[in-house]
Amino acid sequence: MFWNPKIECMPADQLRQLQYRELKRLVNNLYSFNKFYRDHMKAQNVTPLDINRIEDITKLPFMYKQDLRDNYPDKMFTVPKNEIVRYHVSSGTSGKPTLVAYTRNDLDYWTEALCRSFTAGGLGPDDTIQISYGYGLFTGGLGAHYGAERVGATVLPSGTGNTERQLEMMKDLGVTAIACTPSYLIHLDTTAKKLGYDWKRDMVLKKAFLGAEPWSEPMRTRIQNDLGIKAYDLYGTSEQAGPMFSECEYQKGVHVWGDIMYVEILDRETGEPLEPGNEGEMAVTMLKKEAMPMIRYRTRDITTLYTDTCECGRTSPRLARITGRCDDMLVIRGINVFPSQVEYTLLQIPEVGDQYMIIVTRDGDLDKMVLQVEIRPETFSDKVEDMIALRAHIESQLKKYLNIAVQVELKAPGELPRFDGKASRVIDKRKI
Ligand code: DLL
Repeated sequence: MFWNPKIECMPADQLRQLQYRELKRLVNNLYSFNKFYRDHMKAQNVTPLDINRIEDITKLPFMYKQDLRDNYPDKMFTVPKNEIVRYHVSSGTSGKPTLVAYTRNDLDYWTEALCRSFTAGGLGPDDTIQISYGYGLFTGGLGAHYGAERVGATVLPSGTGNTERQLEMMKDLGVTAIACTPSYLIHLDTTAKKLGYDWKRDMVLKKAFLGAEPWSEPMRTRIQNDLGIKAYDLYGTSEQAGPMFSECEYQKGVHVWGDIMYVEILDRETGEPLEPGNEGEMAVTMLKKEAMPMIRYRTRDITTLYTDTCECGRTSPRLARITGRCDDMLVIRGINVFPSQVEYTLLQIPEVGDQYMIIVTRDGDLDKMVLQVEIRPETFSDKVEDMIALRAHIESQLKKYLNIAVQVELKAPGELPRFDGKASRVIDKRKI
């Protein structure tokens, strides 16, 4: 098995020392050799001499996605072009794409991180894993691919799309694990049922590494029950490298390998660091990156950091599920609503299917939220009064948990769009 007990179970004070040494080396290098970082540090009145313990990281300036866009394509690179061996591109919702560059060592650390993560989730040489993340500019496919190969699993690089074929191969090749977005696994499940597959009779799938988009605990429960598998959360961003950190068999949050990434959780309003156990925006410092280092990069992802020892024995810090992004928050009539809260509430109603779409409009001066919800095939009925009662029940649950009035539109199974890659579940017409 590929794991690194020396790092993964390292006592917290030793890990802080190791992180300090890495940070000091990184800051010295950047201050000496890179104009972007030197200018930023000077503007904040900080030099490498001010960094004397890991906690001094708070003296350093933050970095934002906008920095990557402003310095597109190569002004953030800190190595000569001939040391760069790969690019990936993250397609943002607006503006220039974000280009991420990797040296050979960057690729090795990325693979090492995933190798430890997959091992924690029980992936090994006896497994056949279907990688159904997109291959290409997106980091999901190639990232998961090399991590899975390094643990010795047999990799089926199926990429996205061609769902019927994916199911056929899954059956014929005895696929035991899959890596894809949660929404794509749900789509595979729906298609499998339509084609007459039975997960228990026809498939030997045991585990899934799901990420690249938000998903909730009720969604995990459904996937695990419907498919009879274990579903692990897999997290990462292209600025960090790509998919990197996942859960162990206890599923108590994503283990972060502290020799590779230092995590801070910040108060969303003030940017001040919060103690472990508090929810806030995650900022990350990539301690090993060479081609494009990231210091205090504001991910915009909202989560909580836990530092207690996990039941698996690993001391590495863990991240709770991402509950939303700072920029995903919808303000509806002055009330803050995260799409993850909507999903959390919806998926606890057994009659509701797995697909929904949030549509926000403005009616005169008032914001209006319409929620299109697919109903499970077994509960979908022609009896109008049953459907009216169900709609009223969903609306009252949403009112209770979100504290806003939501207009629900029930949809037949299969009526809402499906996604091969990241699901897109919000249409905010106020912005169009
Ligand atoms: O989505 C990398 C990735 C690929 C992660 C495959 C996991 C699996 P980006 O395209 O740069 O990179 O998007 C990063 O996606 O800031 C989060 O908002 C969201 N995200 C990623 N993983 C999760 C997750 C990849 N497990 C952005 N839960 C991040 C919730 C996630 N959100």
